[in-house]
Amino acid sequence: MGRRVLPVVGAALGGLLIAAWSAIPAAAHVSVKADQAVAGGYAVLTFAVPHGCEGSPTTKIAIKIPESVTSTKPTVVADWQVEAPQVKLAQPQTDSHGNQITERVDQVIYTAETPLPDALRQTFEVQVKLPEDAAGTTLAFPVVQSCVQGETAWIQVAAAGENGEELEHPAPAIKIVAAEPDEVTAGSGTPGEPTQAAAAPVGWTGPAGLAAGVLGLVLGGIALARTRQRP
Ligand SMILES: [Cu+2]
Repeated sequence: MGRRVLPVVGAALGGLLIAAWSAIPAAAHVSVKADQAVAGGYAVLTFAVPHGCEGSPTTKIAIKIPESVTSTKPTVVADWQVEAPQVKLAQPQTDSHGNQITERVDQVIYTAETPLPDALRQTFEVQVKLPEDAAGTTLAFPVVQSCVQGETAWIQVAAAGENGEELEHPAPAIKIVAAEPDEVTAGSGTPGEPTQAAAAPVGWTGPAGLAAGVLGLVLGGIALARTRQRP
């Protein structure tokens, strides 16, 4: 029995691993995640740069801030310069502190004092106030990554109805959810005040978790079969 089991198990294992592998998102691109993403609320976005341009070290990243975001505050990063050029708003607006604002941050640009090697990862946090009318939409933050040699424009946005998985250089994006009725009403939230449970990080659940579980089962089965065979 033992000799017939192994090839079958091997094949099943191989199939499961492939299934599990394709379920893990392509996390190795310039990406963004939010601590929370509630329409009208504040969010801290963490942009991650996990590699250079075709292996060349990163010297600068320029994050384009969507027009609908009128409050942006970059976090300082050691050994990186930060600039936040502003543009005029079409209409003056009132911020959550009652102040009138006529400009908004158009880009956040981080420039390295020492280029970031391809083998290292860097993250950049930017606090934004999300648009009140953006619930159910996906907000893209295109990023141009400059390197010692070349640059990569992470600016591709999926067309309506497309899932975006096949995009070569997808723009980092976050899904915005509606505020729960009992949460701080849109527009009056203060920065850093939690408005909703953190967005669920992608981890070893779903198909990947399943694969791990079945893997354990199969290996257990083999071990079991072996103990039975011993005199
Ligand atoms: Cu990548």
